[in-house]
Amino acid sequence: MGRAALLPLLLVAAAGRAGVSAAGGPEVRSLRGSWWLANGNGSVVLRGEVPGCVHTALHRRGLIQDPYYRFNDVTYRWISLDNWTYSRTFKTPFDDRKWQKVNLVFEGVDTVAQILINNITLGRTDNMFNRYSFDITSVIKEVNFVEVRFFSAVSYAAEQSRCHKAYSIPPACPPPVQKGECHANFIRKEQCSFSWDWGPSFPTQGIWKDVRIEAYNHYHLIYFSLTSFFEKSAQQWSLEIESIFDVVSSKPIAGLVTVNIPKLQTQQTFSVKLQPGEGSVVLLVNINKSSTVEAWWPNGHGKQTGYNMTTTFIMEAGYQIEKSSKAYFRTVELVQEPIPGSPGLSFYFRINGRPIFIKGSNWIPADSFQDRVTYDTLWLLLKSAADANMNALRVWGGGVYEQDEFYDICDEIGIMIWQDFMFACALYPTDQYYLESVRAEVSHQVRRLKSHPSIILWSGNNENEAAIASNWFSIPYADREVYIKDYVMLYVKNIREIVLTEDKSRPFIASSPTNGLESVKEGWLSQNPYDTHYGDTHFYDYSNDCWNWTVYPKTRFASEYGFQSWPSFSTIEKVSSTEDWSYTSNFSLHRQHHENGNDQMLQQIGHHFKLPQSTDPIKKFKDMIYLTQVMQAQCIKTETEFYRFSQSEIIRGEGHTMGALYWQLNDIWQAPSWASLEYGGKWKLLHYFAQNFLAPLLPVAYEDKGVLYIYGVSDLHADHKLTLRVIVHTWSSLEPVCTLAKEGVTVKAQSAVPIYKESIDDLLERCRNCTRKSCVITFCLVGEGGLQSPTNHHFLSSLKDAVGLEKSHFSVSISHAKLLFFPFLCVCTHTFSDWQNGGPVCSHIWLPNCSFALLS
Ligand code: BMA
Repeated sequence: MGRAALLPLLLVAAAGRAGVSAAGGPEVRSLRGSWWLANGNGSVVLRGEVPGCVHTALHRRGLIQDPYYRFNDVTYRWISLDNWTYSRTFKTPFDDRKWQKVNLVFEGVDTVAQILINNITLGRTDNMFNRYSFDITSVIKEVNFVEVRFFSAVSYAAEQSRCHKAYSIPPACPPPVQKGECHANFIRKEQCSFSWDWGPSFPTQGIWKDVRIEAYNHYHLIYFSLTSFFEKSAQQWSLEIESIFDVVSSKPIAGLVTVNIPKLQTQQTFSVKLQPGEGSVVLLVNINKSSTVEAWWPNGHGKQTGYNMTTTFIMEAGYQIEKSSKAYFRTVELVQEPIPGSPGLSFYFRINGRPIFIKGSNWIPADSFQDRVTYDTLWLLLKSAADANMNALRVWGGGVYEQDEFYDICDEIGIMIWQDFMFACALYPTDQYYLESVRAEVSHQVRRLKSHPSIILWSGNNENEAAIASNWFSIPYADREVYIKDYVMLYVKNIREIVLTEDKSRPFIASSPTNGLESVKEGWLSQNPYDTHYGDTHFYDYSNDCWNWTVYPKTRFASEYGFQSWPSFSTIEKVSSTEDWSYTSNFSLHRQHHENGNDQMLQQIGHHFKLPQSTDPIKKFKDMIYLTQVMQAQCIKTETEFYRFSQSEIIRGEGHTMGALYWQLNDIWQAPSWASLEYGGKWKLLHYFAQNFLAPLLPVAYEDKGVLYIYGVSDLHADHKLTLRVIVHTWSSLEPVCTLAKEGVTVKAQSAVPIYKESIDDLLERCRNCTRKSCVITFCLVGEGGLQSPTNHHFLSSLKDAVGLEKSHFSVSISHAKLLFFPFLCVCTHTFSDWQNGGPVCSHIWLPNCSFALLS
């Protein structure tokens, strides 16, 4: 029989997920469904769904248009400035006298509200990331009236900022181009709901998660979590099982807990004693050593095996709880150690003892209205990430801690998650009340999420170390200390401390970007958090030519970098009208939330492409949209390939790059942004490119001082002897001008090695009749047993200078299977000359390999 640790816990807010129970167990009455909704003066009254928010309720009742249509984000500003009340009556479905404790539980309230039942105030909420549980044992009746009186988040944030008199906490307001609300940092609410440089301002009000009544006797399971550990010396896997209970009896309750994992021939029974009040039981289960444990692996590195497990609580008083769950086994280490020949430290992840190159993107909220984000939305977006050969995403700190289903899907398909805490691009208050709210939030979220093997890292915030270090907010030098103190107080003394207590199974960093251990050494704030010799970096450069790889930082880990593009016309069309369809229309300016964003795209396109010339304004707009996508795809391809080929080398002390997460995977609405997936899930050209440039086996070319280098990049676990095919084409012919097959090329497991070198002059000479302008190079790696890389390309001149391009006359049709996912696909004809001249015949979507059909 094992031993159980029993830890009393101090919790600010009760939190948790209900257990599964047999007869005599808790009674649950859901309060989801239709509620009444009224604005401040009662002039607008309607029915609204819970979970949901005011905006979606108004829209569903036809009282407002689609909030995403044209300029409606500004038109409907009044909705967030009003104070709305949700209310409903409900019958208690049980005899309330039979229960020792009855709670009203909100999994999420957005955000500032007074909660009443039968006209008695139960309490207040002010943090949308907390779970709130109110004891209603003494006030519940047979028929009840529950009210949630919201106060405008915008007004609340302004008021909190006004009350913070000692010193200001910047930024006060977002830049005007974002058309957003002020003081988002004063409210624990999705930060980007006050607007962002890719998103609208919709500071919603509503009950955004589950709400229910829970009644129980004796004890109640609030949280249940599993984390796995591997003891190297003993070669032993173990599982830590944590159960958090609310015990209502006045005396301790003894009992037995049996954990059973049949497939691993593991069964263990523990005797436990639950103390009155809230407390946790921690059990350590050693997995039977004679069973082979299959670990959970990221996408591309193995299977995502999980084991069915049951945990049965048989307690002396009351009922039995039987909890079914999936147990996953994986370890994660963030390795920061000296690298020979390089100052600084490494920064890479070891999963199950194996170094893994992290490749993927950054995740933002999939909608301004979270109630519209369904399982299908999440599946479509996350599956698209996995289909593009990504193995990781960073859940960025300006959004929300995602719903359980998000992480379930990531567990299932092997997408590793770098999880930020929800603080971004701002400084934050640290008064006692605020800190207590954050502490409850962090405990709740870590307990809710820590069972997921997909989560490999907790990170304190987005860019707030950099914001202080680079003085984004022009803080006078003399005042700096105050802000540094606040920074350490929030992310280190509070958030980090809680995370380390709650979860010992994964690493924590205080910020992204950070210099990691070097930042710690410098008092948690590095002088330059963008140092390429330490930690991760964020890098954006919109003015230099993105085809020039020398502008990119040879960093240890690229956690953000990107370029904007416009979503396809079919996506824009849904939220605009004819007069909006030009690149310089008011609409096009309105949707662009990044200062000079539209011009920056034009400038970047101008480096290599001819701008659209069509006299038909709509055709010109479509061509323009298309070119922004071509530009973005080619830019991010170049930058990502640079990071991938920098993984095994140190050049002038820099390199050993072990991660590339481009900004950003998905969109919150239909607007220009850095995303590769449009709002609605449609793939931009970049996403098709990503599928290739993130392929597990990839040849990558770059030029240095007139010499062409090709590297073999591999995420595969074994070395391979391959053939490198280099083919030179003229733009004017389908026939290759010359081909070269280099056999016996060794591409080493999980590395990037040089496999080919030739001066461009020699190459052009070898392939007679070629000039930089008339020819293009393609190359691929081929091995035995069907092993093959995608075909990659290297341009020898800008496409605007290319000579010999002709309009092609091929067409592609799409099968029904694909139509299921991409309902807007159309038959598309497309040529390289379209690139040059600003647009294909059909610009709806880029088809995989469409462009290279001409070449292969
Ligand atoms: C980074 C992100 C986001 C932003 C993006 C593009 O700084 O963390 O805040 O949207 O750049 O500007």
